[in-house]
Amino acid sequence: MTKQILKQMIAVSSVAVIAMLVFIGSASANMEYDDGGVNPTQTSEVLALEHLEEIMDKYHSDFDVYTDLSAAGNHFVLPAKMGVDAEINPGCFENPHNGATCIENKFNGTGTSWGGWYLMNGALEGEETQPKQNWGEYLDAGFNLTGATELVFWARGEEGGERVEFFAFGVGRDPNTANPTAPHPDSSPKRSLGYKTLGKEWQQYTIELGGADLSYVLGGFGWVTNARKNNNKPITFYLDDIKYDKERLDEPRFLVSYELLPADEPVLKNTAFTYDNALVLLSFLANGTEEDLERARLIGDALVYAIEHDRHFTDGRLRNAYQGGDLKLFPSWKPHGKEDTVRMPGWWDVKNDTWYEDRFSVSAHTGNVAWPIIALLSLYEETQEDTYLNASIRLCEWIEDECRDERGAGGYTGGYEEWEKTANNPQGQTKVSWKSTEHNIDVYVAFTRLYKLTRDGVWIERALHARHFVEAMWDENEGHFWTGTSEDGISINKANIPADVNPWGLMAMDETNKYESGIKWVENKCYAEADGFKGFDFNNDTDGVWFEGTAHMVVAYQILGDETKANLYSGELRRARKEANNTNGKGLVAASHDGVSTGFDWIYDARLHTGATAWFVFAELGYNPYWNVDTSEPVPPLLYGDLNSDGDITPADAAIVLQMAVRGEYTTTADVSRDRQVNALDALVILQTAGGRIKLG
Ligand SMILES: [Ca+2]
Ligand SMILES: [Ca+2]
Ligand SMILES: [Ca+2]
Ligand SMILES: [Ca+2]
Repeated sequence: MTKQILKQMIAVSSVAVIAMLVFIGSASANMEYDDGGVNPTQTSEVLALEHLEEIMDKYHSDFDVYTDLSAAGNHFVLPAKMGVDAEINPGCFENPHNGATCIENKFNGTGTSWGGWYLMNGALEGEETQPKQNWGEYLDAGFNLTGATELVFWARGEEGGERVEFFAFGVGRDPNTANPTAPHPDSSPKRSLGYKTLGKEWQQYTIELGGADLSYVLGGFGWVTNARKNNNKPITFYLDDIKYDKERLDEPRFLVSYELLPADEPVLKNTAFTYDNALVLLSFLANGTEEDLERARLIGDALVYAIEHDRHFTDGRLRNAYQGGDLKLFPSWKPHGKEDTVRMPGWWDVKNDTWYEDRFSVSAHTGNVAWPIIALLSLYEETQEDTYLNASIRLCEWIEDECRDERGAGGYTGGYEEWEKTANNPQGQTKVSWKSTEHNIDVYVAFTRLYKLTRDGVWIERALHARHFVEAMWDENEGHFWTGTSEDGISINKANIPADVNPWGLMAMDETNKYESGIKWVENKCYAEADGFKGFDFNNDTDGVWFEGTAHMVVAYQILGDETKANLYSGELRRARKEANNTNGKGLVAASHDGVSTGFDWIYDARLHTGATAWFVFAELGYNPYWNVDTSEPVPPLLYGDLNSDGDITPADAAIVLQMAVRGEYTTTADVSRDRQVNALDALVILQTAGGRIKLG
């Protein structure tokens, strides 16, 4: 079915749901959502995609110097002191112009004292984890800001009347003559606004850049003042939203996963989870306009770049997360001697003057390598560009080489954890020995799709190796998947039963009839009503609605053809899009309230989440992200006709099909003639295939 026809169908079913809500007199259906940015006549998936576009463009519509502490768009992040008696705090929470923080600045000199700060790019070498000052000594250390016409910033004084000079550039040049004093100075001499007298309220200032050579910028912004100008009085003033008007919307990039609230710990401030970005790529593909395809490519290109430009690894592994904003690390920041490496997420701790990185983010989990494969193969299907296929092969080979496991039911282990090897961390990343059902579901689909696209038979055996593990994690009596094994690779981890492995298994595996009971299990054990919403929790303590998981269930219901339930929960998600805690009326928040438990060592909060929003788009469009097909289509098998899953078509398969025909059973795998019946004709086709006369897809 083409995408266009599908959209028409969805449009019809949306109308039906809205009518139903009005009929039952739901207060919410009649409520006005008061948000200037939301057009209430737009359909949900259009608004959800608009939200993803805004997140995607947030740090590329301008070239930011500073918006918030640790914001993904910040540049010139190293404050360098000039003179004396000047202090700076880039993480001040007091009345920022925008967002969570602003920069607090103090000068308390007297007599002939002067001081100030440059916000500079700096340089980073070897095993350093933080930049050092560069006053023009380092080669290739400047940003090219050619094309920018102005530098805009906001400032306010604590009392009003504070006098401060604001400027940019001039690092490595004599302030009076503008002549170079260092081998690699700023391309432009200092460009100053002169002394300004600040008011108590936020005010916008602009430094015009016309005529300046912006090809090599070291000092992106600065201020200086002296005691005389301030009558020997100590001053405090604030800065926020410092930006160059340089648009960079054609650059490959990742989207930050969560929109934090001002009071949140900034740990995830700039974190772009790899899984979420694979989903966003797929949501653009699912919608499928020309602009969507361009956006999908930019995320795909970012993934391809990350494979080849890790700051440490050269084996093609992807990390669990990268940073939003710029894809590449700044000029002359060379961790382990490598240039232009992909940026890792983290946060700046003002009190300790230290950059921290999260253990999960720097790790490389198998599922977070497999989802990008699924996304890149879908992108390859739409563009036929070899880059995306080759990148997928590299990632598949990494999983096969690094994670293949022969213990127990086989399958693939969970990947690698922790930070890379440095002098302070001699152990480096270590291989984990547990196995995850979800990871193996993802790997099964990734390998199967690679086989179908390359016809390279080695991937059949590898796909089956993952599938056998997944099948072993199915509990026939209780009718659900277990989460995986403990570290011995054999004993099933029964300490926690997550919901999502069940809809994922249904979307990925072609035995839809068998895995339907996993959906029933989630209905019985994970159904939750909370904060005015009906939906599903991540696990079975039902302490809140997890909207991403509720969207998984909608996609599963669509595959099962259960329109009533699909529509019921789609309606809840649409309402959540409009009314849930901390929504913006467009995207979907992760959970109905803060702290919804998972049974693992993380929780979900009511924060706008790109991953949840992408799943919402899948649900709205009727899209199975595992296979890049509509949910109305059957889940494809690895090999049509391979009934005993041994990776080969033989007379034994034909015999199974004949038995099924007698019993009136149906599976997609058996229906090789694809006429929605299993009968002797299918057995005959399989026999002919086994005899080498025809080839099955
Ligand atoms: Ca701010
Ligand atoms: Ca829970
Ligand atoms: Ca077979
Ligand atoms: Ca048939």
